[in-house]
Amino acid sequence: MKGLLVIAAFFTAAQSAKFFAGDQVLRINAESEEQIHLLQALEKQESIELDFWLSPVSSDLPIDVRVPFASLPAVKVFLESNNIPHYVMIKDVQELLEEERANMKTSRLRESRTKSFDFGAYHTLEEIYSWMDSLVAGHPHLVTKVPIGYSYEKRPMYALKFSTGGTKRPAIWIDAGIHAREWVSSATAVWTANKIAADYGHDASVTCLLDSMDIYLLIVTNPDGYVFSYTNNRMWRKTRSVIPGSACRGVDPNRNWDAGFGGPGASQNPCSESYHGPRAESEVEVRNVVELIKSHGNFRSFISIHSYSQLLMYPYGYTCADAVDSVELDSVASSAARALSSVYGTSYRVGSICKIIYQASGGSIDWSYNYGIKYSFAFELRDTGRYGFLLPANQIVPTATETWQALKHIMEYVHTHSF
Ligand code: BPX
Ligand code: ZN
Repeated sequence: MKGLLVIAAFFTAAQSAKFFAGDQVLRINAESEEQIHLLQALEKQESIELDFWLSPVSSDLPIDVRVPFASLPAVKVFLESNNIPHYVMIKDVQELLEEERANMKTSRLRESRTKSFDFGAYHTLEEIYSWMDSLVAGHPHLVTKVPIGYSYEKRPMYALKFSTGGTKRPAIWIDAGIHAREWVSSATAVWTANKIAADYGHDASVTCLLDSMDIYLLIVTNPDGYVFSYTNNRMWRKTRSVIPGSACRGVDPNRNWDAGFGGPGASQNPCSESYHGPRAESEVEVRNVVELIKSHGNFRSFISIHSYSQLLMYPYGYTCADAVDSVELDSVASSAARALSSVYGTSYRVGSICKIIYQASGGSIDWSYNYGIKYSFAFELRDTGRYGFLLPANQIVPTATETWQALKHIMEYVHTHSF
């Protein structure tokens, strides 16, 4: 009996979490295109499992890579023998994950004691979904839950709709959490949903906007991935779909849209973190959003929220050619970034996806822009790499607070250009 229990405990532990003990995140500052090529070759080889948080693209940009403990000596020798400058950004990934867990547990206890929701904490999908119900219950004339379909693993997906009436009013779309491990994105969306509801009738800008437009907010765009990043692998990015003929699972949902699909900056390898999928819109999570946008027919703005790097971007990603509206989009984004900075001085870079990070095809805002939604933007929230995807929970509220100023700027601009 005791033996059985031990075996059972072992299996739950083995199933429940991937360990990152001793893994480090290195920041690499390549100094030449030659070094970039060496690092790209390192990224492609499959014998060492490396997790590039920021891929090698040009010597102007930092490269962040999580290196499993066992591979650290080899990788460090590689970097040193090629004279590639680098330093340790996170010295033990597992330590950070355990802190994150402990913080979630503490805030959960406080929440149940005070019967409140802690916006400065990360939450499970279940907690987010039940909080959404309480927001709707608290603002029945403003907020509704719009079911947009089911994920691959049959979890429901709900957009929050903020509306004061009318039918198919001009609308603004905001999605968060399309990449599972980018937790601060969904946490910011939760705070933002609460802010919109709280400000209506109190803040002139929100009130005026909602008197003639609607806002749709999808807090968790990749629910299967989000759950998996909580229960099994904190570093999961993709969806969880099964790929016929491959042992690897999941498609990068931000390479799966029908915009330059399959082009540069997406991988055809199902084991890659940027695998584009078997065909455009193969992922049901992407199809659900596309169908809602098409059937609604009156979206004027489409905003996707990611982390990290502190960027505010506009199309295109699949080409470095300028979008027709790039001058206007650049000026809107620049003002929005200035508004964001005015809160705590956080600095954002602004530009087209292709020009400020890398060429990436099949992205959501390229699709929305080509579909005719001019004001298409993507955020990369905090930080610039100190913690990367593992942004400490005490930065959620500051991140959301500053981001709100940028969102408000964009929404006000869209509002004045929609009638
Ligand atoms: C964001 C929007 C459209 C096209 C690309 C991006 C960059 C995003 C991505 O590769 O899909 C980067 C990220 O959010 O996944 C995070 N990251 O690499 O740090
Ligand atoms: Zn992302």
